[in-house]
Amino acid sequence: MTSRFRSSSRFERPSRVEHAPIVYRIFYFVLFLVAGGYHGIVWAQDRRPIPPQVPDGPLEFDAAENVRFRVEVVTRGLSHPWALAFLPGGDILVTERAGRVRIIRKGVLDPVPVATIDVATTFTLSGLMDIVLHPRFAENKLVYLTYNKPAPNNGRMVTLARGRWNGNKLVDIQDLFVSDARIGASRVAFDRPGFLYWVVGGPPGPADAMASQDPMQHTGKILSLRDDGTVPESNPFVGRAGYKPEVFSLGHRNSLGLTLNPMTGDFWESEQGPQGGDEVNIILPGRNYGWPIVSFGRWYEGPRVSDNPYRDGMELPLVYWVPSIATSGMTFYTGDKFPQWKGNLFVGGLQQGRIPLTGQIQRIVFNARWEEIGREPMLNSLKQRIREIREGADGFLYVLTDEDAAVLLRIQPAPSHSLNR
Ligand SMILES: [Ca+2]
Repeated sequence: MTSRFRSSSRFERPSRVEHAPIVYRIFYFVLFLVAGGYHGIVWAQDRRPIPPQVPDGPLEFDAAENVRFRVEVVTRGLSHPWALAFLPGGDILVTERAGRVRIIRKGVLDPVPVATIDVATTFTLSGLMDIVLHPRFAENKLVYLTYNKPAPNNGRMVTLARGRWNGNKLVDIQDLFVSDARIGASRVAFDRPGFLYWVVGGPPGPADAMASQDPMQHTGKILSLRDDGTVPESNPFVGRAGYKPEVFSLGHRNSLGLTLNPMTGDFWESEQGPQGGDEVNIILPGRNYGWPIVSFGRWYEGPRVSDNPYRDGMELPLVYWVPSIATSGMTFYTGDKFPQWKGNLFVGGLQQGRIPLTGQIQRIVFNARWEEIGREPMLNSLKQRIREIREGADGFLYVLTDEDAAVLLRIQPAPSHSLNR
């Protein structure tokens, strides 16, 4: 299978440079001091530095293309939020990793969760993750969640669940599909015809990574289901021996972003490599996205994941990062508040190059053939891990940080914003 992008892609393999590890260690230590130095680093119990508090603001920033934008804190008081969903009318549902679904009504966070789910949270890639409304939510009030379900022997089974919004609480929450993946990040989204796409992440280390290539395991796959959790006949591997019928694409690591490209109808996925090789991929049926056989990344200890980042029959990423920015949620911008940003992809990042306090958003610009022609980092100076970014119906961008004391931010044009400045 050949990628429709391969013919226009020419990647040069970087030459392998012999290096002295001690020099790199000193370099990263100095970088680390510089990154944390201004505010001083306060360490949380899990040895993750506590970032400076996001100021009340509003803060204003000058960006490229004559954009001046304002960042406001919508609410504080969240703990490791993972995803958000806008209810009709503008209230916002937010998941927190520890298993709580929260609601922000008219800009005010309700102290009482609207649902609590029993989740396994023994690892940072565990807990309650995504939340998505059914495409016909107005009629059926259905809400989809992904989480790690506790299982024997420290199992954290990646699970798809569904509940019903009764106007006040999320009720009747039931598992729709419990995967066989014992660990991993998970997103869910719907396409235009109403089929559901469900990302099941894989083990982050080399030991079990080949599970992502095994079509009989859910680990490291994107699955496609009907809205009731059953398998559609149109799936690419239905009826093929040796393949689970729910598999839509394979060869993924951990996908923390999944969004429909509203201009093409394709699914775009952001995927974390290890300390290099984060990717954005366009997800097509039956394709193999290569992990861990091909990657531009390096393992955390330094060696390359693969000597050759191409192989026939495996997709090259559309966008990739070396070093990693620890890609998280992402969205296309379609609103009218920032005309210069229309059609751009916004990707969240938790940290860059394994250095604490380097979280950010990246705005990625494409040409008419969906080839990258620009990339702009944003919000670096806040020093927050960015977990999620979504566009509201109001045309503003909403951003969740991933911290013990996390915030929901809103990005809107600064009052002095003008196209003709
Ligand atoms: Ca890949």
